[in-house]
Amino acid sequence: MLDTTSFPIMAKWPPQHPDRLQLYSFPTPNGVKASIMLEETGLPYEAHKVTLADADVKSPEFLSLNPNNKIPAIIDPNGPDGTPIGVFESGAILLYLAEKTGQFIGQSATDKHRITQWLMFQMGGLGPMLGQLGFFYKFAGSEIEDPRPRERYINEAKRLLNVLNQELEGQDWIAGDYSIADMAIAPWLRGLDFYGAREVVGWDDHANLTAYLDRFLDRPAVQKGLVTPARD
Ligand SMILES: N[C@@H](CCC(=O)N[C@@H](CS)C(=O)NCC(=O)O)C(=O)O
Repeated sequence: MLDTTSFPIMAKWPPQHPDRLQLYSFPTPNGVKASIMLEETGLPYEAHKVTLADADVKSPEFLSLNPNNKIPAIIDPNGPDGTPIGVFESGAILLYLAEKTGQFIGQSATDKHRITQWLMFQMGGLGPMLGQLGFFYKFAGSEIEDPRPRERYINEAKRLLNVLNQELEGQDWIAGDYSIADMAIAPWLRGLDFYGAREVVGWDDHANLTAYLDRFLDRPAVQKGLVTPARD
C-alpha cells in the first residue's frame, strides 16, 4: 500500500486511487508522451493537472518529485523493487513504462536499441530544437530583431525534418513497429502547427512525415492522451 506521506506532491494533488499510477502533467508535446503511453499500455492511472504556472510547476510539492520543475512526472506505487518510485523526464518515463509492461520497445535487444536511439534523437535534438524554434518564431523571442536565432532554429528544424522524412521512406513507424520513439517524436511534429511554423519549415514538402503524423493521430489512445489531463 502506498504511503502517501512519503511523496509530498500528494499533499497538493491528492490521489483518489493511490493504488494506481499517478501522472502529473499538462497536455504539451512533452506532457502527452506520458499520457499517450499510459493510454496505449492500458495501465490504470490517475492524471493530475500541473499547469506551467509557477504556482504549480515551481511549487515545493512539485519540485519534491522533479527538482527540474518540468512536467511530466509520474509515481508508480508498484515500482520495480516492490516499492513506490517517482520518475521524471519524459524519455525516462517512456522507457520506464515500456520496461514495466514489455510493450512498445520491440521484441529483441536489437529492436530495443534501435528504438532507444530514436528516442534519444527526439530528447536531445528534435524536442529542444523545435522548442527553441517556437520561442524565437512564435513566443517572446519573435520580438528580437536580430534574425540569427530564428534562422538558426528554422534551419535546424528543416534539417531534422529531412532526417525523419528520409528514415520514414517505405516504413510506417520510425523504428520498426510502433514504439515509444513514435510517441516521443510525433507530438513534437504536431506542435509545429501550434507554433504557426509549418510553412517556414516546409512541412508540406515532407510527404512521409505528413502521412506519419496522420497515422499517429488516427490512434484512439493518441487522441485520448492528447487531452489528458484536460486543460480546464
Ligand atoms: N526534458 C524534459 C522537458 C520537459 C519540459 O520542457 N516541460 C515543459 C512543458 S513542455 C515545462 O514543464 N515547462 C515549465 C517550466 O519550464 O517552467 C522532458 O522531456 O520531460
